[in-house]
This record gives sequence, structure tokens and C-alpha cells, in this order.
Amino acid sequence: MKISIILVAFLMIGSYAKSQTFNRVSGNVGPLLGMKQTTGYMHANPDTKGSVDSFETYPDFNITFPPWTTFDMDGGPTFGIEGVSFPNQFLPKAFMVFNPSATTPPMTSESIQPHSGNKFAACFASNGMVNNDWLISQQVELRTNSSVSFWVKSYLDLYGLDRYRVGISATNSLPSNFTIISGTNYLTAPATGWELKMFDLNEYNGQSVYIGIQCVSDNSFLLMVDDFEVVTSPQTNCSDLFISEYVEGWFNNKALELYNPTSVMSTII
Ligand SMILES: [Ca+2]
Ligand SMILES: [Ca+2]
Repeated sequence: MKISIILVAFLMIGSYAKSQTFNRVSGNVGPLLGMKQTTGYMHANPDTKGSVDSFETYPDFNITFPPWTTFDMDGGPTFGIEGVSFPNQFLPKAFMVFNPSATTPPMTSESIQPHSGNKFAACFASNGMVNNDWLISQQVELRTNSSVSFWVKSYLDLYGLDRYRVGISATNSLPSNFTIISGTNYLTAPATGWELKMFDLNEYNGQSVYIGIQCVSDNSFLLMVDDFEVVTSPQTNCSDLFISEYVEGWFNNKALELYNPTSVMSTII
């Protein structure tokens, strides 16, 4: 009797361990949707300083999350994660807001943890074709000392490292208008840990631009992006209080940012 109990316990541990291996897996997604654009809106005035988007404020597993714009240019179904379920798994998509602590079961392995908080932007590999997926920022006015930085990681290297490029557009957020600034060859995201990437944007000072991360993975698994930040110098040619940022998010997540360039205290009633 004692031996049987031990055996059952061993089998349970084995089953749990199997659910944590997290191979990729295909799923049934129905008819393909082709190229898909999602877009959003953020603020009336461009940032006056750098602000980090850590993807914490967007709903779990959404594949639309304004103010980001995403383009699924390959339109292919995506791989999912074996033994794990979450909304929008397998669907054709570009990027999604991924929260490993909210999957069923929760994913606790170190390799899937966000760089910050509970969430990151995720691009799952297309099943049967090369990814062509864009994650595009809101429009940002660049002044001086401008740069963009973000953290990247491949979930695993089981199927090869994930690949990406970085682009900038001074016209609109359509992928065809982006100029690649990350070099001739694609970059690869390491699986061993998060990597900080930074790109000089000073060539675009004086312009309002969009920054895009293009996932060009080939039959891999999952590209992870977190803590995206555009930095540029504060606006200096004004002398009065102004609304520097207006944020309209989901539900009651709305905010105004007032910037006071003077040395005088302001009272807001
Ligand atoms: Ca795609
Ligand atoms: Ca985060």
C-alpha cells in the first residue's frame, strides 16, 4: 500500500514536469484572415521626455493594445505553447500582450519571465512561414539627444533564435514607409537572458516619427520585447504651463500630464 502511494505521487510530479516543458504546438485557427492592422491613439502632444512603456497597463493577451499599432503582414497562424492555454493562442497575429502568470497553468520558468512587471510584448512564430510582424510606437517628436531603447529576448532557442529589425518612419505608421536603422542583416534576440538594445535617432531630430520593431523570425518560437523607451530633450521654447501628454487607455485609465517650464509654482484647482 505504501508503495502505491509513492508511485502515484511520482506520476503526479512527472505530469506537472511535462506541462512545464513548453514545446511549441500547432492549433486549429479556422480560415486565415490575411494582413491585419490594428491601430490606436495616444496623446495630443508628443512627449517632452523619455517614458518607458513596460506593457503593464494593457489587458492580458490582447492583440490590439493602443497606442501601439501592430501589423500582421504574413497573416499566418501562430504556434502556441504545449500544455499551456491563453486567449488568442494560435490565431494569426503580430504581437500580443503576454502575461505568463495569467496562462493556464501559470508559466513560472525563468526563461518566460518579463523584464519588468508581469507582462511583455510577444510575437509568436508563424506556423509554416517567416514572420513579418510589426510593433509600431505612437508618433514622437524628436528634438535633440534622441534615442530609442528596449529589451529583447528569445523565449527558447529550441527552434532557433528569434529575429527582428528596427525601423523609423517620419511620415506615417505604414510598414512600407519605414527605413530600417538596425543594419543590413536582421538581429537575433538571445535566449540566455534579456538584452538591452539602443539606437541613435539624432538623424531624425526636428521630426515627428514612429519607431517600429519588425519580427522576422523563421520557424522559431517566441520573441519577447519589454520596456520600450524613446528619449529626447525636453521642449525649451515655451514659457507657460502646457498639457504635455494626454493618455486615453482602457476603462478609466485616462490621464493628463501638465508640464511647467517656469520656476514658479502652479496651483491647479
Ligand atoms: Ca504574423
Ligand atoms: Ca513589463
